[in-house]
Amino acid sequence: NAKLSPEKLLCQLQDRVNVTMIQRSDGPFGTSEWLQYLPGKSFSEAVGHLGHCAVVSSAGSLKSSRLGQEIDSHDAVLRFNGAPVRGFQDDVGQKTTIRLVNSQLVTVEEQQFLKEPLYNTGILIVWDPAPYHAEIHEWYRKPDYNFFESYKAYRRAHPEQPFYILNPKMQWQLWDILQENSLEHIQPNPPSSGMLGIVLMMTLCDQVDVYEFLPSKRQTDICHYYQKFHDHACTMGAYHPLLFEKNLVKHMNQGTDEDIYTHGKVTLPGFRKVQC
Ligand code: NCC
Repeated sequence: NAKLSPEKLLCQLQDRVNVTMIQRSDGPFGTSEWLQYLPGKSFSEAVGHLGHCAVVSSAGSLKSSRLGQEIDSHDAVLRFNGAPVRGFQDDVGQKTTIRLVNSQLVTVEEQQFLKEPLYNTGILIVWDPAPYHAEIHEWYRKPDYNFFESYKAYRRAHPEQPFYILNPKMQWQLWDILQENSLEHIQPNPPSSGMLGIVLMMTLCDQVDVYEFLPSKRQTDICHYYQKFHDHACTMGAYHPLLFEKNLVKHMNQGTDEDIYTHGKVTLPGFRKVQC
């Protein structure tokens, strides 16, 4: 089901999904303590203007894809959570410009997060599932995972690395658009890191190539390209409304179905390039 044309959908996303990072002016983050921890540079200063960008999902279907060179040819590359590059360069490339991690990883896997060199490259962004359209204060009191102390510990250890907290408002602005464009009721859980990252890159880049979010001919029930673990829900979704996310992305694809089949590749315009 696609209620809106791809063009209108892009305009809705551009208009209504406000991608910002937590700043001093955001209520509870205005304290002198938080002033020491939030990055001094604004997020837009830290990333600058990006041309061609790649978003690399963590799907098992990246294994043996040999997409590494193509991915690295982009000006910027976004990766997720603990997805490694070392040992997997041929399939996923080696460039990491931004890494988007969830608050569960930062909290539950804190020891690894603090010591694993994988996280020391590029700009880090953490996001946390907030209550539906909650105010920043309400979310701050009741985050899904209380990652704030781990965030501070990481910042103390790596003060030079840009590390931002995604403003949680965008996840529900995006969820509302997913729901409006689906015939079924969607589970009231925020979009996956993958979907959040795609929209993030559409705000930063002129063009976004997304790899193995829509599965190629290599589709598999192996969850991640870097693990042996099998779970069909990784690709189809359980907690996150992944299937609805994938339908929406398919609807906006400006590339060919052939590119999806062979490369798992979808091409989306950056919001700057969209005429509304
Ligand atoms: O698995 P995860 O996601 O880190 O994957 C990142 C994004 O890639 C897309 N993906 C992944 C696997 C697959 N077979 N198909 C895909 O399309 C998805 O868009 C996904 O978002 C997350 O979204 O943050 C998630 O994180 C993991 C886990 O917390 C982290 O890897 C850290 O260990 C979640 N898994 C569990 O909680 C067990 C996962 O549900 C969502």
